[in-house]
Amino acid sequence: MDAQQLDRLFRHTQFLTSAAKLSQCPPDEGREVAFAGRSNAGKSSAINRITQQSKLARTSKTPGRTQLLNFFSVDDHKRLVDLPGYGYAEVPEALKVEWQRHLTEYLENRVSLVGVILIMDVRHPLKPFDQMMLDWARAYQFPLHILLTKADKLSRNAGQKSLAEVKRAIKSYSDVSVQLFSTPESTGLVEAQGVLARWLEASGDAAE
Ligand SMILES: Nc1nc2c(ncn2[C@@H]2O[C@H](COP(=O)(O)OP(=O)(O)O)[C@@H](O)[C@H]2O)c(=O)[nH]1
Ligand SMILES: [Mg+2]
Repeated sequence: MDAQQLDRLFRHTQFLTSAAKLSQCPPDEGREVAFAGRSNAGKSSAINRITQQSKLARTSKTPGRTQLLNFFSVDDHKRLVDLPGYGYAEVPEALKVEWQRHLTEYLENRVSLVGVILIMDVRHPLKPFDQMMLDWARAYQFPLHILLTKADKLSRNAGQKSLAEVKRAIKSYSDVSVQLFSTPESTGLVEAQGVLARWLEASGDAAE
């Protein structure tokens, strides 16, 4: 798919619903891709850029607000999911544990989940949460694609260095890939949309 076709695929994405737990999620059919990452990493911004809709997923300068799974429909059979941010210091420990339980329940059981986009700040990659997601990807067997976002905040050299570091770290994982991304500069936009399109497009396999 070229850039125009990719834009067309995501352009009509709409907010669908929010869920606090698995039982409130929309019917588990079709295909969906979830966006995960630490609070303030840039999940909502990435969803907005990928769908070319500046206000679809709320972005916030106050980290940790999103405590729900937010579902967006790309079309009747394809969804994007903005997962609750993780790692906000002011969230009480009991809530964090509760949140982690809901997230693993979702990742482990959701049949329509075809892949996870993991958002990391290019300046601070591979924090404990990110490592946990890598381990879950291996345990629950879902493909993972990493966006090293805020690439505009680093020089080209520093960005490449961070990319190389993450590539080294994921070498032993199958089905894990990584790229640079920037919301304001649209760095890596077509590459990211391409991964999503590949995951979301029906290909006549067992998930259909
Ligand atoms: N410079 C820059 N800022 C970004 C980028 N992506 C997100 N941000 C900023 O980072 C903050 C958190 O973004 P948000 O999407 O709300 O993060 P979330 O908590 O992961 O959903 C906001 O102030 C965004 O404007 C990026 O690629 N470049
Ligand atoms: Mg958000």
